[in-house]
Amino acid sequence: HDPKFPEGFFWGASSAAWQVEGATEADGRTPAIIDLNSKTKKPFADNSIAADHYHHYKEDVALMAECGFTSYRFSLAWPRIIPNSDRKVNQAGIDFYNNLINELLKHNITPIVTLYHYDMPVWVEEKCNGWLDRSIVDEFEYYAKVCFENFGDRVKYWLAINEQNMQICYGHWLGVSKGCTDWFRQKWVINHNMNMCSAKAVIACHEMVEGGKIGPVPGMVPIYPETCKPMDQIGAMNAEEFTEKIWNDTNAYGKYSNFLKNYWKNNDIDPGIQPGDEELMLAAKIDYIGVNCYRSNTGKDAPLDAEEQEYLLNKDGVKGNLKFPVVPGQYALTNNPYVETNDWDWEIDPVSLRYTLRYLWDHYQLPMMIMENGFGMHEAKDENGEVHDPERIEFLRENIYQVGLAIEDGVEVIGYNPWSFTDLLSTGNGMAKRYGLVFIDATDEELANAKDASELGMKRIRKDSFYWYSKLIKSNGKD
Ligand code: BGP
Repeated sequence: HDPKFPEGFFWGASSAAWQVEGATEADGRTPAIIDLNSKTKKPFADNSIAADHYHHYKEDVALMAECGFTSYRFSLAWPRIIPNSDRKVNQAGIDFYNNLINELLKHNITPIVTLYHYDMPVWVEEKCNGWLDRSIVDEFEYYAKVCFENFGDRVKYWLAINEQNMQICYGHWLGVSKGCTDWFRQKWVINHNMNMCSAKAVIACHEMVEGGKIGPVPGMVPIYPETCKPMDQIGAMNAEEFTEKIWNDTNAYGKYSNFLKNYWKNNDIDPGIQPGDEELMLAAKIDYIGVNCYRSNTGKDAPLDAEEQEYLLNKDGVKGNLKFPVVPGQYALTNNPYVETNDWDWEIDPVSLRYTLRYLWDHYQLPMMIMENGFGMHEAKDENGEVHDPERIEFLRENIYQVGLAIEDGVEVIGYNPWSFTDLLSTGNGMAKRYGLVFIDATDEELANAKDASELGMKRIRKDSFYWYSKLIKSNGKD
């Protein structure tokens, strides 16, 4: 059957500045930490051109309108807006986002804006020792206020920090661990600093943006127990606590759970909570939850004497190269024989999206909007210059169906923004792992070797999924 989506349900797509904009040196933008990663560290791809959305935003928004979008979720690049430690606001950066927002509104597309999606300015990293020094809170609050002041008259849906849980769990890979000598303990200081940044942003949003709504964007990977062995259930619960629940509880309740406080005590961890912080967290009431969900994981018991294994993501798209983590005394992740996987060993499990929505609703009763969901794959044009992506259509169809079922279950879901509109750089795989409804005609190699985007043309080609999604939107979710 065809589940019904509510009137006014948002249909759109999602992106992040450093992955889509390019133009990293244009109009006064200074380097972000992630740019440096992209130049020096494999497997990051060069992001100086990316999808060149900075120069193609009008064309991109016109394509969104053609597709029938009613929403678009994107992020602001902090180093475009405040490029230097003198905190002077860069008018050219403000102009770019004003133009983008106005272009979206002209086409009746509601902008949904993330304040922070991994592109900390290098000057902030140097000044605040990454996220480690408490002074980051002041810098972030200032930045957030500049954004609310400049865009809050037109942007009503805001998101604070993208996938804070993933940044704390696996962020040393993204460069979040800068300044840390003891990641195991200091990541909780970073986490608390991020929470203070979010709390300040939530409060400022409510003060400065009339009708403004703001929330977190957890990266949700629900954990199924591998078996019905009682200890596998505990293993799965532990995995869920340590990768997701700790953050969801903090965001929704405005305080740290007993589970987390106990963990800190048992492990001699001081997260750096200062007087007044807990009151501030409690006062920062989120309005909704942005949900990123691509897949599920499966958890099991890991006894204390199990051999520890770091989570090694598959960064080359050759099946079988991922290594699941083992955390002795807590949990291990493992294969799920009941689901297929993609080339990066990500579980293809649309039911996990319904599970996630049900789970979050049952725990927190907050409206939700899907901010990321999608299918990454190796793609190229065929001999006719077309791009056929039946796997993506299948993935989106099944996932949207599961969202519909969750709505029928009684969950309040207000929109669906899959990752991504045009192809853009995957976090660790550049253009080798594409997600778009629209193809960007450039490979990683071409992007790395070109002097600038004009050399490449950066042609946009509608994939089959674009036409399919467009039809679905126009019938409000009917396939
Ligand atoms: C999310 C991030 C995005 C995006 C996506 C896909 O965790 O918020 O920035 O990259 O994952 O991941 P990947 O690019 O590694 O396939």
